Amino acid sequence: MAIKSNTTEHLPDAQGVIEQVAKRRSLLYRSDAHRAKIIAANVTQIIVVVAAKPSFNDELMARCLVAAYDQNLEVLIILNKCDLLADTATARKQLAPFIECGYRVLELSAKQDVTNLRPLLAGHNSVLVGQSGMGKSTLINALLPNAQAITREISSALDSGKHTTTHARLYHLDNDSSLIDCPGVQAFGLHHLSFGRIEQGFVEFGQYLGQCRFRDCRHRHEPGCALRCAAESGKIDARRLALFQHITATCH
Ligand SMILES: Nc1nc2c(ncn2[C@@H]2O[C@H](COP(=O)(O)OP(=O)(O)OP(=O)(O)O)[C@@H](O)[C@H]2O)c(=O)[nH]1
Ligand SMILES: [Mg+2]
Ligand SMILES: [Zn+2]
Repeated sequence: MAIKSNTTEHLPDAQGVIEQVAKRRSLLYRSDAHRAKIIAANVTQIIVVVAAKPSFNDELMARCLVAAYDQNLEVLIILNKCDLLADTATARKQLAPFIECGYRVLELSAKQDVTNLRPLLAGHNSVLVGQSGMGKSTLINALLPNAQAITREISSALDSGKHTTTHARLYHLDNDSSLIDCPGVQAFGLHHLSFGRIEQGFVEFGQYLGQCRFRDCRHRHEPGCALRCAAESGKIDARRLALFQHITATCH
């Protein structure tokens, strides 16, 4: 297809012309040992959507956050379905280590009120990422009543969503902000990132890096590991270190 630089051009229905190719500022992707899967290009903010039901996987969330760090994206975590009061209390505990190391968490109920979310979207190209059934498309519909994104009830038996959204879709919120709804993710491979890059993506580890006894410390069983020592004395969260160990064991 030809790429044109002039502005408007009238074409028969259902045809389009690429008028301009924007410079790529970020590329959010996940990868396994065999291939990379692009999630979104040119986004400025990643919004990780979690909820109490279905239950969410904190390792998947940690992986998304590392990928976001690598691409220098703003991060917002949404704890959706806060109308489910009892279950939300449990989800909040699971999120505590992430709040402690500085991530912004917004609690809301997409079915009731998304007012507090709107200002956090202004000026951003945001992408909604999360497991199936967390309510990403419901959020889109709450923000844009004409969007008519398809949503589907979760499977309580499987404790999972039904993979309702099958393609990423971009919605314009206004002139300078947009939001991408994505299919639910089950895995978030980080094979494209080095051990060192993953270390940096655990933002609260920063002050301890380079302080282990061994320069090539993997922060597992090595004596004199500054990270393990920090976790044992409660300076960093033990769950976050466990997630790091698991992620680096399976990626590298
Ligand atoms: N109780 C409650 N249910 C919600 C809320 N938001 C979404 N849901 C329900 O959760 C189910 C899944 O919502 P979807 O928006 O389809 O989830 P999704 O994240 O887009 O799922 P995929 O497209 O499969 O990735 C639907 O039955 C929604 O009605 C909420 O705030 N409270
Ligand atoms: Mg959806
Ligand atoms: Zn170490």
